[in-house]
Amino acid sequence: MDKETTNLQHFLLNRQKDYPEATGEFTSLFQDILLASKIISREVNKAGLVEILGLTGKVNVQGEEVQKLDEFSLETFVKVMRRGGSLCVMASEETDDIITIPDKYPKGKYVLVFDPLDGSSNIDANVSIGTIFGIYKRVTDENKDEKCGYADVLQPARDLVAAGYVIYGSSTMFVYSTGQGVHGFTLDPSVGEFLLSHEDIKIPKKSKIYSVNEGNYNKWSDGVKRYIDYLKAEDKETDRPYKARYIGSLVADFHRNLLYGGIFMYPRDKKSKNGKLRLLYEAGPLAYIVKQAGGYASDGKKDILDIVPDKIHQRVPLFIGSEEDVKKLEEFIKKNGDDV
Ligand code: P6P
Repeated sequence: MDKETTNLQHFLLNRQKDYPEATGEFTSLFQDILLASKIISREVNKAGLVEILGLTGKVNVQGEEVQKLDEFSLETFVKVMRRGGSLCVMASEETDDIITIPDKYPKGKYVLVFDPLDGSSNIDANVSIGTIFGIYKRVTDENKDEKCGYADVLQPARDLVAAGYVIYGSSTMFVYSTGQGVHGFTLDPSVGEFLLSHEDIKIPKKSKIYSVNEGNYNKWSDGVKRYIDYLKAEDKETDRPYKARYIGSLVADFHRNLLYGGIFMYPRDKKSKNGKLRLLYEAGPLAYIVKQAGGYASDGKKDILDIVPDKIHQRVPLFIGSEEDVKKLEEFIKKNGDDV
């Protein structure tokens, strides 16, 4: 399609036949996500100039210090998304409990899970940060007076009907999938539109890049240690050693690996028994996207897509990216064990 004049709405409508979910309600839900993303992008891009950097002095449910932009991003998403009439419940990294839709707003058949601003501790250093989101269909039945709530939020990522992320970097990009491939749109601030820039993104099956915080090496299982040692060993036949690339901002690391190939890892360790990253609104949506791009995501033993969350803030070890690399990691864990 003609990139310079194709925005997301055109793209969705033009491929309506491919998008069983692209009902008007679904397209309007996406428009609301785009609007929230543009507002956050505006604030992120001027953060250095106005008093919006720094900490609020609060600590969130994760025990993390809340940045002013974290709070702004959460409020923006909630205000924009709750009035659209497409959602019946939301869940976010920044809120203890699920977010219900006030009675004064119409409710719809979709569920939104999101991390409004991941990597926000990097904001003050002008490092790329991002929003991650996933969309489910509600599973409770309003015709049977079933209340929309936890049952609709705690679904495995395989049941997502859409997922995406926004990366606020040298440019602001919106990357998403509704199960028909992965597509990227870049914000043209001069017209305020996200225009098609990356149609049908595919991740290389095997890569030369690994992303992990090696400061945690001594806390990992033997399986993970042996795998990292393997990647660093010299072997021309298997194109090793790999390059180490780690930004410390999940969306930025994931996005680079999606385009160039790579494996991103946040293993469990002696301190964090289930790793650091959250299943519902980080690992799950990214696992859905990487699968659509031909990649794979695992907790070290099984597909992230098949893990049913039992808590909204449940953490999970995450190995995600080029399929052959993630499968090789699983082999090392199987052979060397993963009991930390
Ligand atoms: P570490 C940012 O705080 C974040 O949640 C992700 O964006 C990032 O991948 C990870 O934590 C970095 O964690 O322990 O390496 O600093």
